[in-house]
Amino acid sequence: MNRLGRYALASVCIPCAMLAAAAPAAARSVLFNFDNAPPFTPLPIDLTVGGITAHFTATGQGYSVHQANVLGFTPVGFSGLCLYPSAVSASDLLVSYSATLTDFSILYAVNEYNCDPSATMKVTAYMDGALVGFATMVAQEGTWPTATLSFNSAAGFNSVVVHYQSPPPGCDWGPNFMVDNMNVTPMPTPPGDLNGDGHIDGADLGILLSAWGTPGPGDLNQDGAVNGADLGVLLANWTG
Ligand SMILES: [Ca+2]
Ligand SMILES: [Ca+2]
Ligand SMILES: [Ca+2]
Repeated sequence: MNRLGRYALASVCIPCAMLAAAAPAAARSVLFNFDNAPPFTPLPIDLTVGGITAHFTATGQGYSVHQANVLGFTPVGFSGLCLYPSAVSASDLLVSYSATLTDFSILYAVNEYNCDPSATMKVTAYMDGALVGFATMVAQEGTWPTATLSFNSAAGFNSVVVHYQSPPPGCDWGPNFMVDNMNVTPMPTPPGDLNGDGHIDGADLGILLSAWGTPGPGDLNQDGAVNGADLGVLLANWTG
C-alpha cells in the first residue's frame, strides 16, 4: 500500500467504516435475443449483453444460430434469430455466465405436431458446478408449441442446463427444441466491487485509493469525489 493508502486508512477509515453501507444497486434483467449473433454459426458461442457474457455449448449435435422461421413458420414469441437444433436427436443446451444470476428464463419451442399435452422441459441451475435447483415446464398443445422455462434462486447460480426431460404421450414428436429470448437477472452486488469480480477486497481498495481526491472511479456515494466516505462504504461491504 502506498503512502496515500496508509494515510487514508489511518486517518479516515475507522470513522468512515462505521457508516452504513449503501443499499445494493437495483437488479436489472438482461435479454439475449440472439438477433445480433452470427447467423448459421454452430455452438459454442459467447454473447455479451449488458455486461454479462453467456457461453453457450451443448451436448450431442448441438445447436446453431438460425432464422426463427427456419421451419417455414415462426413459433409464437420467436423473432429474428434463435438457436435451432443441429440434429433430430436430443441435445442439452448448456449456458454459463460471467456473473452470478438470481433469475433465468428462456423461450422454447418443442418439436411436436398437435400433441396433447406437450413434452416436459427442465432447467437445472448450478453455482460453480454445485447443484442449486431445477424447474420444469410443459407447453400447451400445438405444433412446435412455445412456453417459457424459468428458474430463480436468491442464493444465486452461474450456469444452467436446458434439458428435454420427457416426451408427450403418442402423437408426432422429436426430442429436440429451439430457443429464443433468454432473460437473466444478475445478483445485485453491494457498492464497492469496483473491478466487477464479485468480491470487495484489496483489488477494489487499490482502485479507490488510486483515485483518491478525484471524481472516480471509486466515488461510491456519488458526491463527486473519492474520499473517506467512499472508503467507509467499501470497508463496510468488505468480503475479502
Ligand atoms: Ca430472436
Ligand atoms: Ca472486486
Ligand atoms: Ca464520494
